[in-house]
Amino acid sequence: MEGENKEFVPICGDLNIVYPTSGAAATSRYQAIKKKFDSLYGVAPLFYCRAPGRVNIIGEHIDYCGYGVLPMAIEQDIVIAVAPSHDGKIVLCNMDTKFKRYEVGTEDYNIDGKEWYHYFLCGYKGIVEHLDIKHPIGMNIVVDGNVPKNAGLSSSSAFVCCSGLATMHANGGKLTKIEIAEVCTKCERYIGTEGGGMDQACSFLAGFGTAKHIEFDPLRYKDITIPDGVVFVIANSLVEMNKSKTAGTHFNVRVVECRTAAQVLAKTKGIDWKSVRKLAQVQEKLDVTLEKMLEFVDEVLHNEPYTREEICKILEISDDELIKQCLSESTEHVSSFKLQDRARHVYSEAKRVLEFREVCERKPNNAIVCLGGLMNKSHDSCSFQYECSCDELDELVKCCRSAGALGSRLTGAGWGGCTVSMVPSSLLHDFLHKVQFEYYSKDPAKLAVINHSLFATSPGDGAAIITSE
Ligand code: NG1
Ligand code: MG
Repeated sequence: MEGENKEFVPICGDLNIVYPTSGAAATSRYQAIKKKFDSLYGVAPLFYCRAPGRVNIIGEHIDYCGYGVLPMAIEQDIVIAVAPSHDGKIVLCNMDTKFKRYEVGTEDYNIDGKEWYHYFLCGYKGIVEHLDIKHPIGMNIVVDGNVPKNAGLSSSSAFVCCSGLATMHANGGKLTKIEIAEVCTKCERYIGTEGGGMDQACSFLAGFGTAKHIEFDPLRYKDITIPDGVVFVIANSLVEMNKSKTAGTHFNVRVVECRTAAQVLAKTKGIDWKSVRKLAQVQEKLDVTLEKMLEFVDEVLHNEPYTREEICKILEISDDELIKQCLSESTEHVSSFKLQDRARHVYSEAKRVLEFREVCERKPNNAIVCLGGLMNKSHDSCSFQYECSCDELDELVKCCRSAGALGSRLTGAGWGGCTVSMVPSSLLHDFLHKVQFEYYSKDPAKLAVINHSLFATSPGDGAAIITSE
C-alpha cells in the first residue's frame, strides 16, 4: 500500500482503526491483489475491505446461550478489493484459483448452497436488506484470504463480515461497528449456522494489543489486557472441522440441546418457558448466581439423555410443537438430548470467563497460573461435558501442556481445528520445538504445512475499509 498513498479510514467514525499489517508483506499482498484486479477488470479497485479471523481464548459454545466470551482477532484476514460497476452484476473472483469465478445479478441471487461465494452473498443480502437498498450497485471483486479454513479461526465469518462491509461502503451506507456486527451475525444464518455472534463481533470490535470481553443482548465489549510474560500459540490439529458437513449438524444439535435445556429448566422453575430461548435468560429471570444455576441443573435435569417423548411430556406439548418451539430445520430428526451435561458446561464456562476477566483486571501474583488453569478446565468441560473435541485435539492439548503451556484448549467450535495455548514468553522457542516434534514431525503431510499450523499470535486489529480518498 505504501507508495500508493492509501490511508486506513475508520468504518464510520465510532472508533479509530489502525491497520495492523503494514510493511513489506502487506504491501506485496495488496499489490498482487491489485495486479490481478487490473488484469481481470481493466481498472484499479476503488477500495479494499479487510476483516480478521479470531482466536477465542476462553468462553466456548456459550455466545449463542447469551453469555460473554473472551476472544482476540488474529492477524490473518480476508481482503476484498472492489470497483463498483453499473451493469447490475456482482462478479467474484478469488486469488486462490481453487475457488471458481462467479457472477450473479444484484437483485437476482439465491443462497441455496455452501459454495465459497454463498458466504459473500450472506453479507451482501444482510446489508442490502438492513439498509433497505432498493437498487444495489454492481461490484467487480477480487477476494484474498489467509485465515486457515475449517480450523475454528472463523474464516467464514471473516468473509461474511468483509462482504457486509464492502457492500455497505459501495452503496454509500454508514453503520456503527456494533450495528454492522449485529447485521452480520444475523445474516450468517442464511447459510444455516445458528452462531451466537462472537466471531462477527470480534472481527469488527477487535483492537490492536488487547483481547475483548464481548457480551450480548445488547452487544457490548471491554478491553482485556493479558498479563505480561505470556504469548498465545495457535496449533492446528489438521483435522478439518467442516461446518457445512458433519460438524455443522453437531453444532446445530448443541444449539438445540442448550435451547431445550433452558426451556425444561424454565418450565420446571415456573417461568413462561415459551419466552425462553437461551440458558442466560433462565438465570436472568430467576435472578440468581451462576453457582445457583449449576445447583439447579443438577437438581432439575438428569444425566441420562432425554428422549423426544420425555421432553414433550415435561413441556406438555406434541412432537409437532417440539419441532416448532425448540428444533430447527437441520435438527428436526434428533432423538436424544443430553441436557444436564450441556447446561453444566454452559453455566460453568460462563463463570470461567468472568473469573478470567477478573484475574486479568486484578493481576494477582499467580495470575498467569490461574488463567492457565481456567483454560485447562475449559477444555476438559468442552471435551467431557460438551463433547465437541476429538481424539486429535485432546492429544494436541496434552502435547501442548507437557511442552510447557500453562493452559491449552480447543478454540472455536471444535470437532477438529485448532488449539490455543498460553505459553510463558521465555519458553516459546522450546515449546514450539517440542510441539513440532511430538505432534507434527511424525507425519510428513503435517510437517509440510507446519508454518501455517503452529504459530504464536498477538491481538490484532478489527475490520477496516481502506480507500485512497
Ligand atoms: P467457529 O469457530 O467459527 O466455527 C462457532 C460459532 C461461534 C461460537 C463458536 C463456539 C458461527 C459463525 N460461529 O465458531 O458463534 O458459537 O462456534 O464457541 O457459527
Ligand atoms: Mg466459522
